[in-house]
Amino acid sequence: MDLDSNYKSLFYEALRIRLVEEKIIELYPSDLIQSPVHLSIGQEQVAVGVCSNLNEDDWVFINYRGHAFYLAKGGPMPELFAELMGKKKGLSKGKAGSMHLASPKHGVIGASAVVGSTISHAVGAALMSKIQNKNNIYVTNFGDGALEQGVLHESLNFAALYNVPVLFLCEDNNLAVHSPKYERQAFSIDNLIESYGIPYYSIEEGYDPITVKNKSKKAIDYVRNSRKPAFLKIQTARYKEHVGPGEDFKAGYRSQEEINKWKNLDPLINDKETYDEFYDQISNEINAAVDFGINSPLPDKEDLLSDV
Ligand SMILES: Cc1ncc(C[n+]2csc(CCOP(=O)(O)OP(=O)(O)O)c2C)c(N)n1
Ligand SMILES: [Mg+2]
Repeated sequence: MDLDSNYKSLFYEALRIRLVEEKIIELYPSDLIQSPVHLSIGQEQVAVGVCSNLNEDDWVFINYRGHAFYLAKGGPMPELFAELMGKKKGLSKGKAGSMHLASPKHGVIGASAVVGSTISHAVGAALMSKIQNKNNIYVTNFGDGALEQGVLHESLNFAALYNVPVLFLCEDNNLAVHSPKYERQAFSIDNLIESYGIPYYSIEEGYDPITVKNKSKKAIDYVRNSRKPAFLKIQTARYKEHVGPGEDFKAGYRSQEEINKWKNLDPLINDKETYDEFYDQISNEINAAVDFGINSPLPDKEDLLSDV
């Protein structure tokens, strides 16, 4: 693939995620969506760039802000909308909602609302892969807030000691709900990771599709070839409120200017030509997926106690 078509395919995937989440925003006031939503608008290139380097049999353990990784890893869109609507044809028959997305068939597993909780699961799964002499790799994605969770440190230590093929992927939007990093962290993350003997990679340009793809490839290749853990931190920006479809600049914990700096660099906003090229095709797919959700039945009473 040449550079241009590479850019376009990454753009397409990222725009698809953004338009899905913009559709969620549009639908939210109608009460069709039965689930709290943590939107990735502004952060799409992280999921797209990383997943563009993954194979079908690689696994991603996502968190509650998971729509982007779910879609980028190949999770089906109709079942996502049905799940958000609490419908029977949803991924988990409407019982999981936005915060607990999973599609094992597509290598997406383990979304949870508890910050950091799926990190150790990914390490355990990677250990299994190693014991079974498989060649696939495992990615655990989490926010900068999870860096303060004990489980991350236990998982880093275990992964380093046992040399398991896991990529620790930190989506650093600088915020945990309303708290910026400088109020929360006394440590320097690169030194900390290196103290475990784990290579540390970082990407500042989390808005740029080609940079994210190419630089994350280095970390992923390291894990794949060495069968050892690596840590990748990608700087990004959350445009919307922590949870919900709106904006919360009035809350006073960050400024609109700070986000505008990222928006000025965001190809999904600034590259109008490529946006227009793909808009209709993606919108048609989204409208069909929404109809699938709307037309899916609600679970029956008997479904209440199944699969639980
Ligand atoms: C163990 C735990 N502590 C606190 C919370 C409340 N909480 C939910 S999301 C969140 C912020 C996490 O921030 P970060 O990891 O940076 O992810 P982001 O939301 O920015 O993507 C917190 C504190 C929780 N869900 N789980
Ligand atoms: Mg964060």
